[in-house]
Amino acid sequence: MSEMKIAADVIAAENEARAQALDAEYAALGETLARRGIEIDNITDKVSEFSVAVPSWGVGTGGTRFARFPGGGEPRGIFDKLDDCAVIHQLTRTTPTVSLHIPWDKADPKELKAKGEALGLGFDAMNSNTFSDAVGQSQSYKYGSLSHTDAATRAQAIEHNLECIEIGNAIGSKALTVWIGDGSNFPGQSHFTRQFERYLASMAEIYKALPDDWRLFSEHKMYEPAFYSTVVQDWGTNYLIANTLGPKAFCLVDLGHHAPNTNIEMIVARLIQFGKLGGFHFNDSKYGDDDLDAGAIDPYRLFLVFNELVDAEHRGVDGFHPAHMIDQSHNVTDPIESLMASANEIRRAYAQALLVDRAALEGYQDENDALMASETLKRAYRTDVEPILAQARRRAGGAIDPIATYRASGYRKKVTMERPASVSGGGGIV
Ligand SMILES: [Mn+2]
Repeated sequence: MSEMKIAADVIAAENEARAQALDAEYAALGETLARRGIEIDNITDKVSEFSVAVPSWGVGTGGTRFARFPGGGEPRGIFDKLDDCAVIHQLTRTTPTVSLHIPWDKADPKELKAKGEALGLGFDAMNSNTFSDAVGQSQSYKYGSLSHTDAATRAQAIEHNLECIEIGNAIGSKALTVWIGDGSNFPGQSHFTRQFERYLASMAEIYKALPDDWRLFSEHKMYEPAFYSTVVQDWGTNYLIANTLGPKAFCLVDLGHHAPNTNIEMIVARLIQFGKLGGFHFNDSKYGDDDLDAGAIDPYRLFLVFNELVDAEHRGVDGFHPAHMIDQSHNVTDPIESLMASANEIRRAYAQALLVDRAALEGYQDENDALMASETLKRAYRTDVEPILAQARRRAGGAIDPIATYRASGYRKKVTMERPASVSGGGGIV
């Protein structure tokens, strides 16, 4: 039995108050879906099996380049962060794993593993950091890391990634995500081809050190912190990387790392078709890499991404098992609440996508009936699947209403007393 951060009687009392209404709503939705030939419990079971990893860096208040406004009870280090992650999973039953960022979360791997086990949490992909200088490192990443013109700087960045694999291996992680800040701010500053050659050579060194059952995820981003060019700017470059490195290398899609209006779901489809979709960093955005809560701005886009994932699942695409991770920055909300709401939104998009009548859609596509094809997607999207999500949480021992239950538990107040306010902290925008 894992350590419970929220008292079981709080969850029980909160659920008790909502159980009758939920049962009625679940039964009504069950009837609606039955008329469409869908058995509601099949959907609920699938939703229950769907999980998404929480980013360790997401439980602290984020910031912008202007300021950071920390809330009460900010986690003081990785062990506090894991406690907060455990709350998210306890109430949502959706986030059994945490994705760590090194060196921010560096600690004795044995202690990390023991803490995870005590809380009932596992570890998802490891994240390296060569976009900022760690205290005491000999070479600076000001002008790049894995693609730096200086061999000693590249060697240091490679070594850091190997250390991330080593820590990850000790705590049960099976993947490394590499996102670099390398790029240029001025035309002419960097030679595009030589810079990319250096990056590929560095990544090949990291790839060689991967254990057999690990995957390497490269994450593209079109701009920021470099504003003229980035080395891994888009999915095309990302595909070239994964293809060049080998069968254990895959592309990671962060929803916020594209130009506005980019058809992300189509990128997802292409990467699936060519066996290179590694996973996601879920978040939402309005203008740039805003790192807003998943589904906060454009929930239909999130649904369309999941429509491609469910389609691949439906077609039984060989070796299809993308990693699902959240990557957000919470500036004005309680991070625990945002992450619970986001995990819920991600599951919602999955549940809605499961409701798409795929046979009908295929027929409309073959007949070139654009309107009915669109309506088929909309019909699934318009379905309020909240009773399914709530029932899945409740059946797994979680909360029917995670945010209300969290507020009733007084957890934030408790950790605010226990954790003295700190004056600094990372912005956490990656
Ligand atoms: Mn990301």
